[in-house]
Amino acid sequence: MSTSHRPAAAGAVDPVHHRIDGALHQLASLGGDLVGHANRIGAILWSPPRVVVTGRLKAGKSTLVNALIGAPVAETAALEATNVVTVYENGAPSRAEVVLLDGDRRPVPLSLGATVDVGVPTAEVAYVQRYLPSHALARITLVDTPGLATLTVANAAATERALIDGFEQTRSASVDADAAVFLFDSMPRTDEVDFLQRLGFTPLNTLGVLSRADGFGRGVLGRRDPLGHAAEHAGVLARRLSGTVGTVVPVAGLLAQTAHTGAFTDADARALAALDPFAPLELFDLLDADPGALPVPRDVVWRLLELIGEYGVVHARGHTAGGAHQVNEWLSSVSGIGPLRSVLDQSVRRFAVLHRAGRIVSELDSLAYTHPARDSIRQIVSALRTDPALTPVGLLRALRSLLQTDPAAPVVEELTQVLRGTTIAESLGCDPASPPDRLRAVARERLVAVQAQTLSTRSAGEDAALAALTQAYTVVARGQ
Ligand SMILES: Nc1nc2c(ncn2[C@@H]2O[C@H](COP(=O)(O)OP(=O)(O)OP(=O)(O)O)[C@@H](O)[C@H]2O)c(=O)[nH]1
Ligand SMILES: [Mg+2]
Repeated sequence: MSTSHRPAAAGAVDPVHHRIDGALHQLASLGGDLVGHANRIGAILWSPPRVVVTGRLKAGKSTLVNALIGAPVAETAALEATNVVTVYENGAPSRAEVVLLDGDRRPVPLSLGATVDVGVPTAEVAYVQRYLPSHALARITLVDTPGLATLTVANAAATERALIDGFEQTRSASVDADAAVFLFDSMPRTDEVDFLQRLGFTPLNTLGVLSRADGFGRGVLGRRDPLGHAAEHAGVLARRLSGTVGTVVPVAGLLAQTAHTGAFTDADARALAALDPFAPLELFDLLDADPGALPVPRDVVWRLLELIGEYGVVHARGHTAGGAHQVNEWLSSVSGIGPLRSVLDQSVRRFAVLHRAGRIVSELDSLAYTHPARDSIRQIVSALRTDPALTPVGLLRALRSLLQTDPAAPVVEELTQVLRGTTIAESLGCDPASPPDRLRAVARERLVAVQAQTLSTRSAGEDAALAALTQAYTVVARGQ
């Protein structure tokens, strides 16, 4: 099969990918239209995982998307709300397509400033697909969504339409998200949390972001530093929302967007330096003062506020000696974008990849169900499912269905721990220095405990979860 989707510098190939790739080669070797199917499914395997950014209206979603991409492509004006789901994917040349509810795609022109005029009523749009060349997008495809708010049912419907398979549409019009970034600037409301769960995300592939951290609490003029305060509060929210998100990272998206899109110039740095002599309170009073009293024109002060907010204007003044470059470095370092990127790149990406592998196995399953060569395809799929390399895929699939159908089942916690571990010792909750013999013994004990539980399950979801755990512990007990 074609390997054209494989990233050039993939490095060491993940065992899950390797095993699925092998199964797709077997599928293609059956010939006929199965070559095309293998290529179609292979394209899913080799394209970057898709991460959806969701949250309340004006939480700063589009700003964060721009910051992560490093280009001002998503609309963020204070009055300009995002009204369609937009998928940002690595690709050249820079272009956009609108995907209609029936799966039909049409190219749409990019107007000045790179905004997209879709040219069809938004109710007919599944999503907009925007391609642009970007290093960040080579690792992760980002999906921006319209904000959630009690009064805008249409926005929630637009996101659900684009994200949930088979929701009033054909599968070809679904964006197939593998993970979520959930933004909130205070404790999210229950309807927002419910919404996220309806989309099928688990705490393993959902990252919480405490957004607008630069304005947290009473903001820059308050007694406490808003960024430090936000970091502390992020810890509190992470504990309260542990059933929804894996962790909560505080981020000042505006500062990161400005630092990473080249919007801040040396002239801005000089204007900022000219404001250095003023105390923070005086600084904001200046905006109402007689223009003659201002060291820089008033519209320049407004521009600075728009670029870096009140927190930036007050604190970046001490970092202007090296011009725009130094200011940008400082903005980036305090914005929280670095820690956010590393969580996205590690745990979120890891579970997104597993989630995506699960989708591929489901695609193969449905092919085995409908295709005339079903017997040969079934053999390939069942060998794949029982392969030790795919154990975490089965565990994640079991966890997802359990969270949808029976979230209070006792086995949820055990599944989560086994999946979260990045080593066998972590998965089993053992001391990292445990010798292999000890790990095998613990796995055998767990197998006995799981088998005892299979006698008294409450649901089919629990049965499936125990079967997945049995497979996982058996792999360890046998030392595979
Ligand atoms: N001070 C500050 N302002 C921010 C931050 N992030 C976003 N904003 C501002 O908040 C407003 C809304 O930001 P957007 O990124 O458009 O928010 P959104 O969630 O995409 O909004 P909708 O698409 O309308 O739901 C803009 O004026 C941003 O400049 C931040 O970290 N700090
Ligand atoms: Mg937006």
